Amino acid sequence: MIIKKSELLITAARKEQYPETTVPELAFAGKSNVGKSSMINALLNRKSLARTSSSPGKTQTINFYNVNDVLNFVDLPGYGYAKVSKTEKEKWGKMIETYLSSREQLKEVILLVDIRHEPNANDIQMYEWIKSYGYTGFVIATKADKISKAQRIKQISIIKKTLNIDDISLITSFSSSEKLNVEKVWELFEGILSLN
Ligand SMILES: Nc1nc2c(ncn2[C@@H]2O[C@H](COP(=O)(O)OP(=O)(O)OP(=O)(O)O)[C@@H](O)[C@H]2O)c(=O)[nH]1
Ligand SMILES: [Mg+2]
Repeated sequence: MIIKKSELLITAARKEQYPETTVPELAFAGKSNVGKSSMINALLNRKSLARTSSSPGKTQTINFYNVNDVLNFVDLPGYGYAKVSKTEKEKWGKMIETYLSSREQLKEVILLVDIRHEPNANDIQMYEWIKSYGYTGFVIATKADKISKAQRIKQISIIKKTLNIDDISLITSFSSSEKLNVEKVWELFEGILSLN
């Protein structure tokens, strides 16, 4: 996709704040710090459209980014952030659940996991949740630049096994800093959008 325009539409905590557009949406879920906001920047070729941070818990709201007026990227707040209280965790759960269960133009929820680590209980739960809502279950394994090519193959196989994925084509490795597989991910997204 040739990016002609990308902008932050709104940061939303409640349903009433979601943008009133009908363009298809792709949402990105995953642990805090996994690289969701960074991936949005890399795909849109923007340095800091989506705010990122080296400490987890940066994105706390549901952030909608418009792409070429034909698609929205939706950056979801990350989970598994240790310093968060029980009340905040519940708030997070409600916020995500409301979005996932009510947003009609949501085409896919894509799970991001760190390629270096075996998915944990939260990742597995999120993945189950995504599939239970009827989404395909695409996974992007981030920060691939941090390990060797041989290690990537090994880690992808661990991720596949832990998340109980049959089809290897559902998993794509990615690096925001090295711009690895930017084209491949765009092809994946274009495929999703033309199918729906
Ligand atoms: N080396 C490397 N670092 C990355 C990559 N992607 C993200 N990071 C770094 O990881 C940290 C977290 O990135 P974010 O994009 O803010 O992560 P997030 O998933 O949006 O985190 P929350 O907003 O807390 O949910 C930042 O310091 C990024 O620079 C990558 O592909 N490679
Ligand atoms: Mg973020």
